[in-house]
Amino acid sequence: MRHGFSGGGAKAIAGIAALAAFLFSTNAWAELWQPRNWQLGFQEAATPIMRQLTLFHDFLLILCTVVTLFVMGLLVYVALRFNENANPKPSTTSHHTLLEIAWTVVPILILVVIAVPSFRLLFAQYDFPKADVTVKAIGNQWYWTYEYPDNGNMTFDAVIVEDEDLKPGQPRLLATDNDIVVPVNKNIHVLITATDVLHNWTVPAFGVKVDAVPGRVIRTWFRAEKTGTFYGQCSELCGGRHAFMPIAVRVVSDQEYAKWLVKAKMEFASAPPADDGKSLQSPSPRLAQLEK
Ligand SMILES: [Cu+2]
Repeated sequence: MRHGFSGGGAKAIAGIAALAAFLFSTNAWAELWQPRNWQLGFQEAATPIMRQLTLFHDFLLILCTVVTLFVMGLLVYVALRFNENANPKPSTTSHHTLLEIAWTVVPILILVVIAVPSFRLLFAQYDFPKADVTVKAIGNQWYWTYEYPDNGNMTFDAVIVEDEDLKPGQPRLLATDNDIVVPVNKNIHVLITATDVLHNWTVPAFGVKVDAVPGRVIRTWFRAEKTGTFYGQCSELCGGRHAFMPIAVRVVSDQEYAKWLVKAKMEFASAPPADDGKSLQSPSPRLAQLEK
């Protein structure tokens, strides 16, 4: 009997370990950077900035938890120790110098401890390293237009792949007909703007989330350290098909990038400029149906 029990226990532990390894493994999801079932927390970081953001978030979560538990503990203690039954004759003390200094200084110290890494992160985000590749992302209702100003002024649209057109491996609501392609371990500057309303260019694994504002160009940067296809979505309510203008960034090796450039230049370099009246037309069959 004992043998059977320990065997079952070992099996259960092995099962839990396998499940944990599956849920937390990076390899299972290495090539597809997107939200996954039962995910808790952020997507795995693919840039130094997102790694810092994740660490800062985890640090704040621990700090908040400790402060919350401490305050809750005090409240429970006061409620039990000093209620009318337990403490019928209350003290008339109203001041305690040391305590008052402590409850002023300790929160200040906590804020300083938060401010230092917070500002360091903020400066890192706005400290632009020299660009290796610059991409311009232009938000339209409801798709993105991308330009590569350094590479023959290529322009192309990235429109969502409709459910019925999905190829194997393409995630629903995230895949686009044209992905942005960038080299791995290179500094990519992204210039972000919009033609019609506010949009937002967001790729969670890069730690990048920037508003696309008509008439303005806002700049951000990322340095992807891993290859694969990274998915994001427009993150500013922008209209009827806000949920259907995803962002797909393919990070590839230098050789693959050079190969893609040759092909893409032939396809996109001579394309007409973005303002060809497309924003007034339906970019997808589904929208055409909706508009009928
Ligand atoms: Cu949008």
